[in-house]
Amino acid sequence: MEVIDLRSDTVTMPTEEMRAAMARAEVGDDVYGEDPTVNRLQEMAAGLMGKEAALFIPSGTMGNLAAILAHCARGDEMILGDRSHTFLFEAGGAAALGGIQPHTLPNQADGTLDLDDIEAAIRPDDPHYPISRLVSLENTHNRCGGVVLTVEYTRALGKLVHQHGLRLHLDGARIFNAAAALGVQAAALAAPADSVTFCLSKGLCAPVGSVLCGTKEFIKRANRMRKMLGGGMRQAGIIAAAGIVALEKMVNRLGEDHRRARLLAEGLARIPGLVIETDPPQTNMVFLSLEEWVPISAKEMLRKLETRGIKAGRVDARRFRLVTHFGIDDAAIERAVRAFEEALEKSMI
Ligand code: TLP
Repeated sequence: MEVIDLRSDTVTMPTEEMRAAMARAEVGDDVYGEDPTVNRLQEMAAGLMGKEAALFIPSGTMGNLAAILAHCARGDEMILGDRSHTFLFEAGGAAALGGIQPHTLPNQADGTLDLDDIEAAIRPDDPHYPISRLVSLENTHNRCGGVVLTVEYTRALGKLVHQHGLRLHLDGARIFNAAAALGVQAAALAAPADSVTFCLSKGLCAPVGSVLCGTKEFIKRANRMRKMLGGGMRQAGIIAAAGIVALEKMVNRLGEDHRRARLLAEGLARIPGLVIETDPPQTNMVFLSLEEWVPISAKEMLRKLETRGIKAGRVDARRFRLVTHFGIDDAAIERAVRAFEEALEKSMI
């Protein structure tokens, strides 16, 4: 039985074209700045984000951390959402390794941070307080349902942040999904931010890698942070080559994943006992929960789905996340809906 893996778009496999590009990639020592393929990927990435420079980084987590370390000093404060990936799922790196204090604000249901909340959170110049240095935003916002933050909102936030002398970092792990959903250029979403990270190894199918973009001067500092974190890679052109194919070939197809997420949500919404949370889904994520009267837990449900060849993500005791990607076609969506239906029917008997 073919397994349908809806746990994340990180499970995507490199395409044949990527493998071929990797095999013939021209390489050099990237710590010396001499890998032509990495340099080409970095130039492409900077161009797409509308920034001066870029740095190839092993993961989104390291990209965000290198950015935070390049923006902040020990004891500084970073304002971010309480449902942001950086706060929830990056192992507390900024606090543990950078001595940077996270100041969380409630993420609104639409993934934004309330501008009044931000203004109130920025500390006055007083020795009692840490220095407010950075605001970090996420687009698309994963835990808020894969929702999209608009260019208008990002501009208003950038204006506020800069008026107060702070900097804005954008965790744009899925910025191309946001751009596709809004019908805008990714650079328009990145423009208000001083730095932006995006991932090649999620919906874009590259095996490894993220890119951090910003000014030349910022990227120089971030490069030192990447080295400090052990992320300086040598003949990294082998993996950067797949990243180039990802940018050339995979960005324009993300709308298909969004269409399938809507298809999946529509199918699941017809099943009694399931509630779709962000309906219709805005990008490639479907969050759903079990109604109170459903007699099984999310864990048991996952086991039942697994016996039917479906892998889904569990958010908590009653909730799931399903993510569409290049490995998921229309038939897979139908099979997933049927598996949920059967698993629920069986648990009612
Ligand atoms: N997200 C993963 C898990 O860690 C939850 C996923 O399956 O969605 N920013 C955002 C918004 C992310 O969603 C992720 C990964 C990252 C950063 C970190 O990227 P990696 O996994 O490359 O370190």
